[in-house]
Amino acid sequence: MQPSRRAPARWLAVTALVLAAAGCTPESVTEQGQAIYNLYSLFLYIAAVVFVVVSGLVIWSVIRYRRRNDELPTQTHGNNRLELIWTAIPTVIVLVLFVFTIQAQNKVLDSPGEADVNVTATAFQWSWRFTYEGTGAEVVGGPETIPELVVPVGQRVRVKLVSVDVVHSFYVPQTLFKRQAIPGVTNEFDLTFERTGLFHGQCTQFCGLQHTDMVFRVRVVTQGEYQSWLAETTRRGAARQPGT
Ligand SMILES: [Cu+2]
Repeated sequence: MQPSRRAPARWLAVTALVLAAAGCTPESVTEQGQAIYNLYSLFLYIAAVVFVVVSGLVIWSVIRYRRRNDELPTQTHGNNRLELIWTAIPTVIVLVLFVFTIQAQNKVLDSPGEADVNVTATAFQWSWRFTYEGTGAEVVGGPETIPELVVPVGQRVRVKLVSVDVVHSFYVPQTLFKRQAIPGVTNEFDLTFERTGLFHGQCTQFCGLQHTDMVFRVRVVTQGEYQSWLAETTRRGAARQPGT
């Protein structure tokens, strides 16, 4: 009898663990990532309701129909109404999640009109190069330097992601977004950062022995700071060019 009395406590502990783990999902710092965060939350809430209903029914059945004597309980062979209900409910849940997933995906992949900042992010073994289109500004990482992608807050940043050698992956955890850099393919996506700060980035595709060196940072600054950084970086870039 002891274990069954402990069952509710165990279920409660598991529920708390799941909710605590889900609470670790960072809030996104981009407008696009917010759509992903909302979708995660929706999945979590629906899963929590399903969990509570299913485990509640299991616990109720275990207690209500526990063995009391040697007599067999009434045997039921099929119930059309019940079968229809337990087929229809999951189907509706899946359809609802499908529609919300498509909507979130459309929001994340949407690139309306011209972007405010256009950057080509080039992945190579084993670092990153960020080239700012229409300016001479460029940031290159190396064995001793962690490259920083500097972007203005609240502006739409269009990233053209390419690779010069093998498959890499562009991942900034706090954007809740990841995209592969594939040789011969240009992957384009928009990021609109909603707050300033310094965010960690990392290649998440094993791409060779120094794969772990492929870290980078995204520095989100105000519009004014961005303009002065851009002017300074362009000037330094021009100074490095021969004949200028
Ligand atoms: Cu890589």
